[in-house]
Amino acid sequence: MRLFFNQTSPYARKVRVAIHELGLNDAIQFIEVDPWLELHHFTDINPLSRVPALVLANGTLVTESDTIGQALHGLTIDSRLIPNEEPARHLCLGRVALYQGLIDATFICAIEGRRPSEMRWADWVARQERAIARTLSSIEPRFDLDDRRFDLGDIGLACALDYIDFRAGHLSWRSERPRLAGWFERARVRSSMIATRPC
Ligand SMILES: N[C@@H](CCC(=O)N[C@@H](CS)C(=O)NCC(=O)O)C(=O)O
Repeated sequence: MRLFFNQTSPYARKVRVAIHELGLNDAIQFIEVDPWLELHHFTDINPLSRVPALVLANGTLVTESDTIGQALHGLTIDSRLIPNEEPARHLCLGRVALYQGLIDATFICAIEGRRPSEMRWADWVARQERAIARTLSSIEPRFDLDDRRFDLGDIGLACALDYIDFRAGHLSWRSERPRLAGWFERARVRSSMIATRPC
């Protein structure tokens, strides 16, 4: 199998962390690409020119980080990434989607920041920042932050929080969310998170 990724993509990082957590590093060839360049050697494989992109052993292309997560889950016999039973399965997938939204909102802010200043849309960025703040505040009291588990949802949350620190550090989210901050301090030092830090 081949995984096309880049170092700073939070979406690719979720997949890299999941691979590490499953102990599948040796089964996968990691190929670093810059998706923004739209180079033929990558677009011939993924016409969307987006990372992450996983090519399975039979040549099938799988795109979208959470779809790749489900494909990785399908390769294993255990339920570390996604519980097999309901309602745990739906609860996990619900968290996966919510945290993907956190990454999306932060990514939008980062992309806006790359535009020439006269083309930036400040209200759009402010809307994303409000969505990030509300979502983090909703996690603090409601969500089950269980240290014995590090499933696809937890991987998404850890990658989202690290991405917020990386690209939107001014949001200073920790002070009003001590539970979440404590959980993240433990999650961010897992070997899978350390091995995949943007460099
Ligand atoms: N929803 C996708 C998002 C993937 C994505 O936007 N990746 C970015 C890098 S962080 C990319 O490759 N962008 C290039 C482009 O959209 O042209 C996922 O979850 O995998």
